[in-house]
Amino acid sequence: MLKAFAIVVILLLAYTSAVAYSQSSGWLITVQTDKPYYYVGDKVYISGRLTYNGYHVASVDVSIVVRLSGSTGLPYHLNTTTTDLDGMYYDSFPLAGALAILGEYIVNATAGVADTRCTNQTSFQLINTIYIRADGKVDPAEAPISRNGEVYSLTGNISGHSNDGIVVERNNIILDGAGFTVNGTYSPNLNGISLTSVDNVTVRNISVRFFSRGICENLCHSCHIVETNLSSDGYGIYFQQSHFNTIGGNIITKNSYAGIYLEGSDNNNINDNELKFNTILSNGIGGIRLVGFSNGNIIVDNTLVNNTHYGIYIDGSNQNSIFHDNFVNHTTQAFVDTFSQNNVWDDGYPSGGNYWSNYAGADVKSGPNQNLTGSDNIGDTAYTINSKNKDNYPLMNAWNPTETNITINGTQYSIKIITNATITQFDSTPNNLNFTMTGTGGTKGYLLIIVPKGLNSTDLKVYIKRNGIELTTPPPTISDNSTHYFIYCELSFSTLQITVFFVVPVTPLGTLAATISMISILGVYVKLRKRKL
Ligand SMILES: [Ca+2]
Repeated sequence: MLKAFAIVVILLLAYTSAVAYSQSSGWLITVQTDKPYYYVGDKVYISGRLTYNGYHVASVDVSIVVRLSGSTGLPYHLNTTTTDLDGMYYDSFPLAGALAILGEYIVNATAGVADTRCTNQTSFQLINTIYIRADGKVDPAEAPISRNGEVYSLTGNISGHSNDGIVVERNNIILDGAGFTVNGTYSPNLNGISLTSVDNVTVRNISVRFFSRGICENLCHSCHIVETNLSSDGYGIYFQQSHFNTIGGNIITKNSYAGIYLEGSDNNNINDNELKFNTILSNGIGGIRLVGFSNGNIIVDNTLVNNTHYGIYIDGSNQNSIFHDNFVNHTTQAFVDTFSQNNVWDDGYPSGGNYWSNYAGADVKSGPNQNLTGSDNIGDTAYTINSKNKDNYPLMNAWNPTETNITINGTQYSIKIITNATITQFDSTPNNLNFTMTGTGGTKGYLLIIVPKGLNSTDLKVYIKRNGIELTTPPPTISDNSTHYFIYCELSFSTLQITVFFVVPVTPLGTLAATISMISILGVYVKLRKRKL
């Protein structure tokens, strides 16, 4: 077959020997690259096809010349390849080394010899940092980012950088990674995503790896870093002099230095940032580090596990609130230097403080002073960090709330449920909250429901039922602070079917009796009514 094609080619060459291989003469060569843009370190794949009057032409040499646009010197890449039985030819080469200059490259593909030839060309961009410019343009335009209004979405992974990955210079935008990854090369002092002097930028759903700093903010306000995956960077998140930002729902693992690093400097504090629902695992040195006037930050609902030295490290920073976090398996769970003042480690009673995996205290007492009979899932003695830093209400069990939102009259209220049981059959409406919970028979179960005060009336009441029969013991306790109600009870899981109801008495339960037949089940029904004005 090959021989037959070669004969055809020879015949064709003979036939056209008197004329140049031009597209108008019936000869056509196509050329393309696999992408319109590349990063330093990427490999370029070239392909194309040689045809004569629509027929594929085999076994013809094709010369590939790749040259930086405008350059008259030596080509960046030079090669000769041969068409296959389908008339296709292929070539590839890496974009690396000192000659890999950023810019546009022209690819010329030429078949034939001397003055009898046909040729065609294409181009690609060698890019590095991608900018979202202040005027809204993506620079370079070939970068894998699509724009829809003020939402910029990645359309592919970004890799092979020797500079910052993405630099955001525009306010009020959303950078959505769409699940794609920004990959660095461990070069020093580079940022995966860099935000400088911008406000109200959301970065979400993006992975960043192998940079000095995964996401870096400097002089930014009201930005949101949410649901990112930051792994194998020097720092996962690195903020300097940036205020009123949210860092929420991120997974931050195996970074060399710290998962989240906040730093003010000189007289420029870093204030009022909110860190919540982040999972911070196995980072070197520490999970969270606050340095140099990082003041007034709220750090709640985070889980920090197995960070090499410190769970959280506070250095020269004041008035931070750290509660409802889990600190698990750190050489030093929390460190606060002597210059730091007024950092708070709990939310009072009964809201509680943090879960510390090395807390050794007992829980047989309850109450704000932990001197009343009965346990309450709060350690009876404080967890001491140092003489000026104590968690007065350490949690006996890991903080793992199930959160649901209820909207009434346009206002959204968040209800948190904390339990060692498994919650199933969860349902909520503007008027009620219904779920079941399952625990292991014979073990002690606890249930804490935190309800914002604005949601319900003052006649919030709780009913507990087992097998449809109301329980009177143990009665749940309902306490409050200025913002929330706290409904707490402890129950022994058993092989009995148990249903727990919470109702507002003016709203009948109706036919909502549970028909649960599983072993060791607690069913919970919450009925809430907004206060009449
Ligand atoms: Ca207690």
